[in-house]
Amino acid sequence: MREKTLAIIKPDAVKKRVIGKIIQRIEDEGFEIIKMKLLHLTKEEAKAFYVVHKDKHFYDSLTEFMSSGEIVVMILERENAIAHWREVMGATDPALAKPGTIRREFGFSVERNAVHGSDSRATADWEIGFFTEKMGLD
Ligand code: DAT
Ligand code: MG
Repeated sequence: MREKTLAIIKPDAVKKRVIGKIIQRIEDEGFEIIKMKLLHLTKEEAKAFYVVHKDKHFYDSLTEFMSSGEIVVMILERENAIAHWREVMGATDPALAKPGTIRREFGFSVERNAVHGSDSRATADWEIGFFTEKMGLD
């Protein structure tokens, strides 16, 4: 069944100038890019987006990083989009991600890991709503 997921190219990958390579991979994997926007989150916006991690030791550092530069936010659509995008991204820690995944290829560390993807249908709905309603991803 076709479904939507939220993808982000994070500040480390934008600074490395690999937006184009990542978008090419997204298209090669059969995703349709439904919406796309270049944004620079404030720290408060990054904290709101990652509120699910508010009690984690890495919350402050993660939200500082995510608000440190431009990001590319996309809504992607495909058959089985949520699980497939997680597969193409690879494991959270680039060092543990499988060869051929985006995080293995472009990630630098567990925090600076190049891309984000929703992890479930409920998360995808919430994350798409966050960027659509609060960030003008229309
Ligand atoms: P994912 O992005 O694979 O869904 P997550 O939801 O567990 O991973 O964490 C969200 C982000 O937080 C992750 O992309 C990078 C950062 N992060 C996760 N675990 C971390 C850790 N142990 N140290 C530093 N940053 C971490
Ligand atoms: Mg996650």
